[in-house]
Amino acid sequence: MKMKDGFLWGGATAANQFEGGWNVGGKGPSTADMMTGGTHTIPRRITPVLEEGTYYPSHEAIDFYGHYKEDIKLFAKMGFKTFRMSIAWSRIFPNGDDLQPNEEGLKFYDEVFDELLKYNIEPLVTISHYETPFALSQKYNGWASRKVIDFYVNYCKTIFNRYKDKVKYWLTFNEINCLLFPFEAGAFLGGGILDINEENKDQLKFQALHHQFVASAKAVKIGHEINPNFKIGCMIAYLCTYPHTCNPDDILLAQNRDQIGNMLCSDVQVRGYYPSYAKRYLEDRNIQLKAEADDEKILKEGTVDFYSFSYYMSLVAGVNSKGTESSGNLMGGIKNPYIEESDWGWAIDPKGLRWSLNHIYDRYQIPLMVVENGLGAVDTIKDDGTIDDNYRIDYLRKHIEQMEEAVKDGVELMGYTMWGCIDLVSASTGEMKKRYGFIYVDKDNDGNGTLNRIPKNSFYWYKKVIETNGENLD
Ligand code: BGP
Repeated sequence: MKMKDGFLWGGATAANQFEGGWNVGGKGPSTADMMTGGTHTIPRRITPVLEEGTYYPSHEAIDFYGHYKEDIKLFAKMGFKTFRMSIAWSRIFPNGDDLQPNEEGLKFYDEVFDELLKYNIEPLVTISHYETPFALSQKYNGWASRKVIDFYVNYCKTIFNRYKDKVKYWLTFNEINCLLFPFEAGAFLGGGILDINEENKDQLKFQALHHQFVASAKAVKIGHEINPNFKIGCMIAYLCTYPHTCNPDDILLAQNRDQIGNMLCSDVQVRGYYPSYAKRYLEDRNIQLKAEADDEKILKEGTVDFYSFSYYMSLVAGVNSKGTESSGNLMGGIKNPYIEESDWGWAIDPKGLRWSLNHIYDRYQIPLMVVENGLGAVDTIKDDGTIDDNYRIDYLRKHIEQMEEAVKDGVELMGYTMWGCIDLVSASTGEMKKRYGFIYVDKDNDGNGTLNRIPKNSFYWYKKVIETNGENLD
């Protein structure tokens, strides 16, 4: 089957994982710049002061900063219709609360957008992707403070005004629900929260999330005032969650995980108010949100134009697990015996994507976009210099097939941007070894390598997929 005309095929990245240039051109340090590397089993560390002799993967990353013309040319060769990237907030406001933006930073993104538009590639911009100016963490404890809303809104106004004729598609926060995830670095990655402990963590995370909801809604409203043609979306890490058995307790647990983990954030961002189940969840945990009088009105007036999400895996929820534990480096939990896992223990479940698309569309009836999906794997260069990543092609083909099934089911889908279209630093582990790209980048986990770019087999495969608008997946 073919997708409808104008379907946005492309790839996705994030500044802190691929841009590099962390302290040049007037850029200030971001939270991501304070995170060390890790592995599948060793978590990344947050070091509030940079340690001498420690390797920080975001500092150079794959140096898109110095290679953007070359990289965009390769994306154009594949026929990208869109390219998802993020703006590094601390490149525009080095401390987050500066009064004036950094012109050199603004100019850099002007050049990147111009380069994309030269090839008719539509930029899709994430405003905040897992990084906050580090000074905001130090001074205000990041999003735990309400003050950060104003700094974010000021940042949005600046970039909306500057790029209003170059960028149409925006996402306010990457995987906004990640703040609620149980893994350790979640509050820092998602909310720049530095000072947090076991006792106050739920309160702080929900408070920070509330501030992000308000900030997102304000941004949507202001964005539409600046350019009524803007399309501004939410972005959710969608973790399709199955009950372990037909035990009604498992069913209820899976439903609750879906509500709190997946749907709560988009319910607020799409519908404009907190869902009823959230009130009970907060009350049961004695979490008291501090809100201001017109927050309700702000949320109502700033609902998003479309729903975007990342899809990598499905999970299993069960009250009495007798199942094997999954070795997933992020979410873990009960292993699903019906599906395989990636080398990092992420359950590979293409049909879960079809299920998720239907489930989400049933609920909101607004256009959806898959803005991340892909396989983190170890790639090797063969003696003849080529890279045979047929396992990646297989993964993507199966997911695209299911996405097409969902479109046949009636889901309104705007586009698909494969995650990490060029190899980049892994968010969860800080590794280069966990590669996603159509384009190989010569760099290893310790930061060694020439940074040379080499198209993999999947590069040519994806080119054909785009050329035929999703018809030829062979
Ligand atoms: C998502 C993030 C991305 C990205 C991706 C893959 O959660 O939005 O930033 O990195 O996951 O995860 P990882 O890099 O940990 O393999």
